[in-house]
Amino acid sequence: MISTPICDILGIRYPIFQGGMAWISDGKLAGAVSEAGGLGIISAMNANADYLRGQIKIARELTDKPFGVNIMLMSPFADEVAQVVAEEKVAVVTTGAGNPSKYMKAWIEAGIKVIPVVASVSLARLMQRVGATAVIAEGGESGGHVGDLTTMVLVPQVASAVTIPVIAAGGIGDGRGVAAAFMLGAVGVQLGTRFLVANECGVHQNYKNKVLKANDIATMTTGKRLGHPVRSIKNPYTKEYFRLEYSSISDEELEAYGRGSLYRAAVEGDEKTGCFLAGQIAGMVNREQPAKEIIEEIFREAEDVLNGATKWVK
Ligand code: TUI
Repeated sequence: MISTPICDILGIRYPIFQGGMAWISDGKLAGAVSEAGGLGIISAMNANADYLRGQIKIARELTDKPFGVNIMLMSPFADEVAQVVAEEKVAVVTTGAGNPSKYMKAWIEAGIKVIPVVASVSLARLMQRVGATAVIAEGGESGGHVGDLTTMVLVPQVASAVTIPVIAAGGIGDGRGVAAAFMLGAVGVQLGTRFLVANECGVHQNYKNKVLKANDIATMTTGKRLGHPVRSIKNPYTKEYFRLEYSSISDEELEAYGRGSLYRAAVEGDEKTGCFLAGQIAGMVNREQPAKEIIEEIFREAEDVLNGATKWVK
């Protein structure tokens, strides 16, 4: 059975995190993943304190096991949700899309294990210095907000630069990816897109269908001009956004065009004006499954690979 230091540190059975996906990862999905032995993570996204308290309550009704909350640092409510996780004494906080240093002291004093997402070695080093329990090194194969480096080059460089555990994310969709992450120096993985089609995931069915139908080249990144590149499934919205990005419209107009597009995809399932964030592994996802089955299948595959199922080594 695969068990790594992060399993002991967090008290989880499998070293697998379910990524905190905005408008997607709610208390129901996080509760199911944690109950199945992984680390479920609620996304605090752009919502306020009341929303987050409600989702934490839902997760606690589904499981006694630890779960996490992801704080998207660009959210206008980041300060207030940062306080909620401390008050609620959530087991784990992950952060994304920024530098969480200003919250670290309060979270650590509340006994929270803080595991920031990093897209560079320098931020990983800083996070270790300010008391992070571990870091998630996320490559640009992931869905949503992406950094420049790929998982293949980011994970080993972060693993060499810090002594705290490293979780690999971006481009991992099955047991082969998990085994590869271990080879690169990670002690765990975070998967988003694969959990998006979990039965317990309440995202709009059109969103799930888009991921199920996607092939290897179905995603693209947009948003570089405003400094926040985002990976999503190509559709009329992303193609128009890409065109506008290289046109003469102002930054304000471009931002206005993007506003609400993830809500329209995840909640309304709007295929024309929605932005369907997904990682490059969308091409590997072809059926809906319960979260428990996803986790168990991935770790069976990873064990097979690690036990020498790779046909090249004699
Ligand atoms: O955060 C994510 N993925 C996300 S956030 C999101 S919501 C959003 N909507 C519109 C625009 C932007 C975001 C959708 N998907 N993943 C974690 C992640 N964090 N990936 C990359 C980073 C990252 C990048 C740069 C973390 C820190 C960083 O630099 C911090 C600094 O200031 O040094």
